[in-house]
Amino acid sequence: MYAQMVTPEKNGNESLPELADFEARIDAGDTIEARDWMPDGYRKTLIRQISQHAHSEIVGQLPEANWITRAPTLRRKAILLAKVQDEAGHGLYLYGAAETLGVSRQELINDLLAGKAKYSSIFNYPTLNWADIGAIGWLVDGAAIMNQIPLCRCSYGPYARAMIRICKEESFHQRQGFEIMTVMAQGTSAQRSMAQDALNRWWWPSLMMFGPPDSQSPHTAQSVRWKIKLLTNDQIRQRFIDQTVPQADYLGLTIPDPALKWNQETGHYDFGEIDWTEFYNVIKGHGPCNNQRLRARRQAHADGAWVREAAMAYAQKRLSPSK
Ligand code: FAQ
Repeated sequence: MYAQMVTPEKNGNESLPELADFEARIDAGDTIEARDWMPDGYRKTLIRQISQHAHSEIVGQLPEANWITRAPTLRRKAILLAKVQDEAGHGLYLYGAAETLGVSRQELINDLLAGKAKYSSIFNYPTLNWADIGAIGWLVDGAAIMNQIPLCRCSYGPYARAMIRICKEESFHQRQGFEIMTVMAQGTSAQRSMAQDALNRWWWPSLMMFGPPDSQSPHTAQSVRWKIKLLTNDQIRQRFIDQTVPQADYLGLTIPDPALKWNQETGHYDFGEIDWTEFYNVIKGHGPCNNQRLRARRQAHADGAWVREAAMAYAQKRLSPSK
């Protein structure tokens, strides 16, 4: 089997007798909890993935927040506000899940603000008009759910449990985006063109969200072995394409990929070459909005200093009420 071809990474405690027991628990589908013994490599991989995921939720607020003040109606504004607020909540559950592994939230946030930590490539693209808000909900939240539903069954309990609630909320997010796209696709010809233009710009970056092809993904094999990932990057990408193409057809929009074609034999859509040079440029910090996103996070962190100080002073006062 695919998983058995993997040689476990050696990161420190992997030669201890506990390893065999741990591997047996993973194979049996047990859930690993924070206080259970785990190999250092497993802990390290979880901290990496969960913290990158948390940062993505936090930075992911920025492209949509750009449109809260310009939403076309009060109803749209209320929905968008609720969605962006949900993303902040997702970030917080995920930082909480990462903290169970022995890192502090402060360390993780410092790494993000220092530009050392990764977050999803997709949030380095600009939101140029209202149709982009529809496209983000439909495609970006759609891609996020496709990736996250399997994670509800991942081997690490605190991450799996966080994912269950997050997926429920992401499902609402995907629906609101699809509804915006439906209204625009059935609207005036100018609105239809805006919807098509947004699909043209968000399609390929959405496919990149699933990560590099399996053949170039350094972490997938081990993560699948440990059930930190239940499916590979290519498997989830294919699922997303197969489910999204009929939705585009329903909207009467055209996916910007001339090579996209139903393959009767495989039962999947074939699709064109993804521009991996663009992907690697974006994750190295050279996407259209990387600098802007980090600047915004640093500013927000500095502006929030007084809130953190007040919360710490209040907590201190509660611990020693006589002073
Ligand atoms: N962007 O070996 P792999 C959302 C990095 S949440 C940036 O394949 P892995 C909600 C990867 O980290 C979206 N970097 O890595 C929302 C690694 O770098 P490292 C986030 C990427 O971890 C919606 C290197 O490339 N979701 O959207 C990307 O096994 C709307 C090699 O890659 C999650 O984080 C990328 N796209 O697989 C919010 C889900 N892809 O650490 C607001 C959980 C790869 O060696 C609005 N994460 N890299 O320096 C995962 O499932 C996995 O971490 C993958 C990557 C699949 C993302």
